[in-house]
Amino acid sequence: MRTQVAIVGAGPAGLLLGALLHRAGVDAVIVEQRSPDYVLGRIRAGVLEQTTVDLLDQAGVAQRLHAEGLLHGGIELSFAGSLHRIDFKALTGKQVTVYGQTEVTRDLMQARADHGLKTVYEAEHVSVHDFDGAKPQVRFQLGGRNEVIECDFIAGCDGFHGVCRASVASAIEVFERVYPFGWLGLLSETPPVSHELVYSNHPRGFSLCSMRSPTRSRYYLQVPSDDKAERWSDDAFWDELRRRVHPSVAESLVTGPSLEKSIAPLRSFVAEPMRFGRLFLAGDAAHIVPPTGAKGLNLAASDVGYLARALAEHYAGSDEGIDGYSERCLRRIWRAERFSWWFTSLMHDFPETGAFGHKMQMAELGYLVTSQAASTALAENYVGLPLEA
Ligand code: RFL
Ligand code: PHB
Repeated sequence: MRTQVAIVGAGPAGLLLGALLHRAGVDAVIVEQRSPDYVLGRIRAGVLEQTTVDLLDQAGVAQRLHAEGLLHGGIELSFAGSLHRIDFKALTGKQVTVYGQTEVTRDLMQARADHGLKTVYEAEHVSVHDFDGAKPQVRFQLGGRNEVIECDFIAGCDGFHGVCRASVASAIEVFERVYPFGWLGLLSETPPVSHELVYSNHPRGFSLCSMRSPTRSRYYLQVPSDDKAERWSDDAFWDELRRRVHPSVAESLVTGPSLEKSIAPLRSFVAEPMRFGRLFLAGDAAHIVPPTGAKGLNLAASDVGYLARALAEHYAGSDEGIDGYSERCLRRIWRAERFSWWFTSLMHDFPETGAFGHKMQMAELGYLVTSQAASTALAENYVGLPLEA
């Protein structure tokens, strides 16, 4: 097999890169280790920045998003027994779109199928080779047979546990912080409790009320890192959520059986650089943010936005974009890392910082909701910083 760009991983980063390259007339093949159903079964992100929506528009895959996505002009912050709205639209003129990562993935898969573009699913023993030279290769096994893709470039869009970053482990510097807690998430076919997301700082721990549609809700609870989803019955989850939200939210909460329950660990992680000869890392393969800032999927999208443009420019005769790829991505990534770390630190219970730490959080939250400057700083980061030209 021969192609211009071999993409490893069919998550949102790999699929969106494939769609943008197709639009730019660049040939790509995607190699994914899981099945399509497995990829679609992972319940993850829900909030899209306008820059991400713009990239999906550019890729020609945003029709359903525009019809079904929910525009949100703000969020609610709950702490010390009160609720405060941060009005993104008034403060920044911008909004975010609530549309599940599963749906983004489904739309991108459908567009690939409609255009007859090649995705190899259930590839085993995927490995990347010779990206230091002019003729990189991706090798894998399919149904026991050895396969090789010869290409000009490899895009490592294979997530945090992928093979691409592992293949350059000795050439990267890693910056990391692991938090002493995770998020227990629950998805249910129930109407959302509020028309906007509610982020709560509570002495029992953080909680988040989110949604996927007018009939489907997503809720999260801060839990210890060593907790297990199986230990939580649905009733125990709903009881704990009610304790951690504002009484008016608890009163309107509609509960129901869970469709999914899982725990995600919280971590900040950046690997530098993101380019190694003809291999590029993008998305979770290169960086992780704690989900509090809703930035992970959005960063994956901005990475591949830059990468698609750089590769298209290469085929048009300029290597400037390729040469600047890593630095350009990392500037945006570190700002999102900072915001996600800050919002995580502000909203979660950190037992080791004690009563003083809690007082600091309350003072900062009080300042945040009364100062237009502080609210604007939250709003402009949440809706997403602009992409570089
Ligand atoms: P993915 O989605 O992990 O996809 C990587 C793909 O690569 C495949 N793969 C391989 N393929 C071939 N060979 C190998 N050796 C391979 N190894 C792995 C995998 O099977 C997979 O299909 O990474 P990608 O594409 O970079 O996308 C990143 C996003 O998924 C992630 O950042 C977000 O989900 C993070 N995130 C959120 N981001 C937001 O922007 N807004 C949110 O509201 C938000 N909420 C969240 C989140 C992540 C969460 N969890 C579960 C970590 C909420 C949660 C709870
Ligand atoms: C979600 O709906 O899954 C979600 C929303 C906002 C976040 C994280 C996750 O900050």
